[in-house]
Amino acid sequence: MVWRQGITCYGAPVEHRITCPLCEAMCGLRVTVEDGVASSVRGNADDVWSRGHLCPKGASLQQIHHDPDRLRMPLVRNRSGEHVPVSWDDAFAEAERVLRPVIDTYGACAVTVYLGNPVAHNLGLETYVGALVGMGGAAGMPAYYTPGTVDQWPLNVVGALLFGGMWNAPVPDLDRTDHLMMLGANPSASQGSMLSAPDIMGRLAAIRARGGSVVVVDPRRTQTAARATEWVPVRPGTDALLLFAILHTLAETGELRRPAHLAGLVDGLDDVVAMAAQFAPEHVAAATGVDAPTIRRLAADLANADRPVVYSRIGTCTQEFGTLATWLVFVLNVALGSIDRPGGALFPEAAVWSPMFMKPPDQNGPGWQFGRFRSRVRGAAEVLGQFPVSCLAEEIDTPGDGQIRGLITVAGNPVISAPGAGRLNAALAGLDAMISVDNWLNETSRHADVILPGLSPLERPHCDDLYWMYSLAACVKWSDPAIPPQADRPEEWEIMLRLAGALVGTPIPDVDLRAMDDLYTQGIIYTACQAADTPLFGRDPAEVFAVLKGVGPERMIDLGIRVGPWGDDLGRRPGGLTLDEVRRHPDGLRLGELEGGRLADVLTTPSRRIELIHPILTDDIPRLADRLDRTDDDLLLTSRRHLRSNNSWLHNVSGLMRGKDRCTLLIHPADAARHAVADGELVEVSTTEGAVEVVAEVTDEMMPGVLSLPHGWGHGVDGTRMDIANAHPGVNANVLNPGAMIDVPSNTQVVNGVPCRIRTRRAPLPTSVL
Ligand SMILES: Nc1nc2c(c(=O)[nH]1)N[C@H]1C(S)=C(S)[C@@H](COP(=O)(O)OP(=O)(O)OC[C@H]3O[C@@H](n4cnc5c(=O)[nH]c(N)nc54)[C@H](O)[C@@H]3O)O[C@H]1N2
Ligand SMILES: Nc1nc2c(c(=O)[nH]1)N[C@H]1C(S)=C(S)[C@@H](COP(=O)(O)OP(=O)(O)OC[C@H]3O[C@@H](n4cnc5c(=O)[nH]c(N)nc54)[C@H](O)[C@@H]3O)O[C@H]1N2
Ligand code: SF4
Ligand SMILES: [Mo]
Repeated sequence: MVWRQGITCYGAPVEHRITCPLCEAMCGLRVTVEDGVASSVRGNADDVWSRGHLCPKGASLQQIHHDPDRLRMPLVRNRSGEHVPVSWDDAFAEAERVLRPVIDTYGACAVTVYLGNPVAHNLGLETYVGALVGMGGAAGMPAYYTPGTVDQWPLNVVGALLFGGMWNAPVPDLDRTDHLMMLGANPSASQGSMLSAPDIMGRLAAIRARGGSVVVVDPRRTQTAARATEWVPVRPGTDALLLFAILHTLAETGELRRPAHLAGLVDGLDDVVAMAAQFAPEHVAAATGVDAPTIRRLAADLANADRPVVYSRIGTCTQEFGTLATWLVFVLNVALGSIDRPGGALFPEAAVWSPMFMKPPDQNGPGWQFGRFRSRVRGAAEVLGQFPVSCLAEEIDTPGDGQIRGLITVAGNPVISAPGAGRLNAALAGLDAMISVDNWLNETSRHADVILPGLSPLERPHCDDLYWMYSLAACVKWSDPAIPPQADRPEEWEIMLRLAGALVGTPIPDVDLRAMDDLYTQGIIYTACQAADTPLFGRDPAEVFAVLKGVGPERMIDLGIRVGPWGDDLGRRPGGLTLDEVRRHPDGLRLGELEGGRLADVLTTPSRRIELIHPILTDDIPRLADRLDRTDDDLLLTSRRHLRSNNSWLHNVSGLMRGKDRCTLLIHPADAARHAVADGELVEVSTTEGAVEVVAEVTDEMMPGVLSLPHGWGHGVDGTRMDIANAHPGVNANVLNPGAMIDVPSNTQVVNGVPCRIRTRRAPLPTSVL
């Protein structure tokens, strides 16, 4: 590869400007490399996007790179069950040896793929997992799995139905709003999600500094809530009731706005308002835990603001009514006239077009089809091509036609991150073949026959595709690797192509990477040329392909930049951007600011209007109404994140692990007193799914009746190699979260608002239950 030759890094210290690939904030960093060692990481003050911001995770990139436990060679499992390093040739041969009999005997329908979160932050994977799932699918592989259904699937469903695209939704204009209502998000930890905004906490502080308000709706007084104008504790899983009651109040007080800029562009607002009739504040107060006067005031505060906007994230997705809650956030933004208006909810414009943005070819026709096929064991209907991620375990451990016997995991740790984790952990041990593309030997990859590691974040080039669709400005940035990888290391996109080749019948070692790459790239171009609402629609695929240079992800990104809004349109718009031009700007290019007035361009619904009403949404309202009558005295379990974690995989970085134990169960003093739990005491938490023992932390930052346990822990398991993480194991929250609890319309797993019990124990159990 060109970039491998272009780098000199031995000798004098060299400063590299890169974009941090660890979260959606996409900060620009300066990494100093001396004699092949990354010696410092700082924020890049010249970065056009992040202007010097960085957080402790980004600052630890050099520790991640130099982590002795990070895999630099493939591992295969030997006869005694131990993972031992082998050459790449031997690893590919072994992968072929274990996978081929499964495919030959049962077909590709006995193999599936799990794609984890870092895929979305890794150039080679984000651009080439499509080969694995696309070619695998063509060969008969059933649905693949992702943590999307423990994350933003409600947003994808709502985006698809209301705005026309599953990755199409407006973001709050943080820099101009005067009233932000935020539900189920904690950017003080996450740094923003489905909302890319560097230094997001600074931006929230700025709202208050200019006289505006930030209202945080969350069962926990997070650091975001503590620094807000107002914290509104809400009973987990009831945001949809609260939002309906706010809509009800706005209608009742005549505060629905019908601004001219939305005229003729919205369908169904009056219908939703009619549906809100049954959710008066007085009716939802008991269930939500928010009293009626407060609900009425929250509505009035929104109505009285000049530029109000409502934003929600994972706490309002991964809950019992995640789809309705997410839907109502956009309904309210419409009702407040905030959509597509400065200071409100605006549609970003991504500079790099991604194939992700087009409708999948099997969704051709107007609108979106759901439930096109069902899962074998549970009979779950697909939603946007996916089943709840907890289905994976039962598809593996339930015998019969179509049983999954081979699994490929790519940058995922579902043994920690998927609800029903205990069952999945057991199921993986029973697979005939498992291959993990992963950089550590951890709770999931320990089950693999072969582990194929990717490069570290400092060794690979980087360019984001998805997150610019959710960003406060249009930028484009390209990072070359700061440290050259060893010459024999394949890149992850090449690994993807080999595994894709295996599924379509070519032995893994024999895959012709160049031919596969061309085939895959041509396939994407062909599909985009056929599909409406892509910048390639109507063009000649052969001509498009012929214009492109290079190979792999760089060719793909070059295509995306050139056909993007600022691109050279593959030569038709001289002076427009190409990857070569972007590369000349290591601090990035800032191309456009968030603006309103884009609705007519961004809506791809059949009517080209915002379609607020769909049966998949409204059919769920009776289930919500039933929630009003439920009187549960149970404690409800919720999830949380920490600034110095990244889901399950940064616990092996010593710099991020300093300080007190973070995997604790937060409990309100009144609940602690009721259950005779002392601060620091070990308690057993149990649900219908499982039980763990964890240290209680008594704190009034929780609302009464709600417990909070972080996800991403449960290390210390035999057969893993992560010394630091294993010394701080914590417990696996997903041993507690029931696989069967889902938000019905979107297939999203419920990990917030799970009924649970607690009791103290005299004799402590081991801290890890795996
Ligand atoms: N209870 C509960 N469960 C949750 C959540 C919750 O809030 N509560 N959140 C959910 C959410 S939002 C998400 S996104 C998921 C995350 O779910 P997963 O994606 O399954 O889990 P991660 O912890 O992100 O695992 C990342 C894996 O990628 C590996 N890795 C890191 N970098 C690379 C790389 O560059 N290349 C490769 N090949 N591998 C790499 C790591 O070693 C690790 O094994 O968890 C979900 N689960
Ligand atoms: N440092 C760090 N950054 C991360 C990650 C990480 O693990 N660590 N993970 C990344 C990933 S994969 C994602 S998806 C994003 C997620 O980013 P965010 O959506 O900001 O996620 P959290 O920080 O988990 O905040 C969710 C909040 O929802 C609250 N909550 C729980 N139940 C309910 C409910 O029923 N209603 C309401 N209103 N609130 C509720 C919780 O108390 C919590 O404060 O973060 C990303 N960024
Ligand atoms: S906020 Fe931290 S983890 Fe996220 S991109 Fe910036 S430095 Fe990286
Ligand atoms: Mo996530």
